[in-house]
Amino acid sequence: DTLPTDAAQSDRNEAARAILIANDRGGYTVPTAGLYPYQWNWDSAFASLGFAEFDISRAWQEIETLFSGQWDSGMVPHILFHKPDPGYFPGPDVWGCAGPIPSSGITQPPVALSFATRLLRADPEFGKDRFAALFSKMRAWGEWFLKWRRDEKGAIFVVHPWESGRDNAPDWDDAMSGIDPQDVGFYERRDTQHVDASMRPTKYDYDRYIWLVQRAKRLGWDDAAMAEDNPFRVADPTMHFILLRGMRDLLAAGEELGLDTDGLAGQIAELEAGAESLWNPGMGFYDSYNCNNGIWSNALTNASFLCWFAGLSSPHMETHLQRVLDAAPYGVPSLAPFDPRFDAKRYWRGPTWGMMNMMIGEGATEQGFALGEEVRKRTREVISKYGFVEYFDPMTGEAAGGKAFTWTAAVWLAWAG
Ligand code: 2M8
Repeated sequence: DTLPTDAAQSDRNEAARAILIANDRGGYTVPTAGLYPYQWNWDSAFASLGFAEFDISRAWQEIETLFSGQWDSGMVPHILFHKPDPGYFPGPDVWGCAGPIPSSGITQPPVALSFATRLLRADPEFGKDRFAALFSKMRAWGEWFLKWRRDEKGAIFVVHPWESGRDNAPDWDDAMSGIDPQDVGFYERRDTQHVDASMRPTKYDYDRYIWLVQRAKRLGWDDAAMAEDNPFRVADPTMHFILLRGMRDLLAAGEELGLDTDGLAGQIAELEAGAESLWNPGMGFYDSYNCNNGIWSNALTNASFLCWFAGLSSPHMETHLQRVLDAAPYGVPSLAPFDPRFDAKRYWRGPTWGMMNMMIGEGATEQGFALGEEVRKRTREVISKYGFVEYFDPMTGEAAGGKAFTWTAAVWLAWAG
């Protein structure tokens, strides 16, 4: 009875479209006005799926604009600073990068590879030239990951918590504790001026986020220099599984269109083999680990469940998903509620995120697990009740973080609603 009636459903669809349109800054979409005033990498990929439901041309433009910020190395930045905005910290000056447009110097999960393929499938005639034009750029990004973000065991790692997109997840705690940020200097946070500080990362986290940016800036954002004695290298299921899925989608679509897929199948096989090193045998689930000392996070997170999105069958993970859904009524929490580090409202240490639920739910359904549909229903319910907000308390469903949020609206249109 909490599910929408037909009239309520069409109102919600309309409201979701209105959010995408309101967050459109002309060729790219901001995640939400105020808190995040720039183009974010994976947020844009989700935005494109939302636009694809009513404006396929605008959907492609979102991804094309994202790739206009690609560096010569192949890296696609996690933020593109198209127009300066003092409402966000750290801005372009703090990053000090020199790409084709002002940007951050780290990347984000390459879900755009998969979603470009989805846009192609939505309208092959309209999409085929656009996809072909992006294809070598998408491959270059994939190859950049394999060259600069792959550890000795074949797992994809991140060099900053922001790179993973799960900013304050427990996955980074061990590596973060090895950083002494005392020389970080004075800086003023902006995020806590937009939303309640209890829902955001702590000062302890921010000092280390900024310290890592300052280190890389000192090294001129040079991949080789940054790789030397890097204090923060954490093998990350978010990055690994999303990249693996992206490469599979590139191969399938590239073959259909007769594009140059040379080497892709081998890269996919390497990523499949590398995925095994993310299996934590002690805990019996996919996990992250600190590449510098091998210490596991022992954290059952929403990223652990992206294995299915990556095309791995992983039936063991189904039991874990049932356990977390039994403990949290409103969708897949970013950390299992029975973990002592769980914090229901603090960002990536507990809350449920619609966009993660979508990748988990769709992946589970593709692998034939009934729980995939359960995840979709719960996501639909929580959005219906509490709106298109950034994330939700997984125990009560309460709205948290920013309002009128692009990816939540997009996920409603493309999957949950
Ligand atoms: C959050 O991250 C940014 C830094 O990139 C921030 O807190 O300032 C994360 O939720 C990230 O995954 C997301 O892409 C971004 C914009 O929605 O916000």
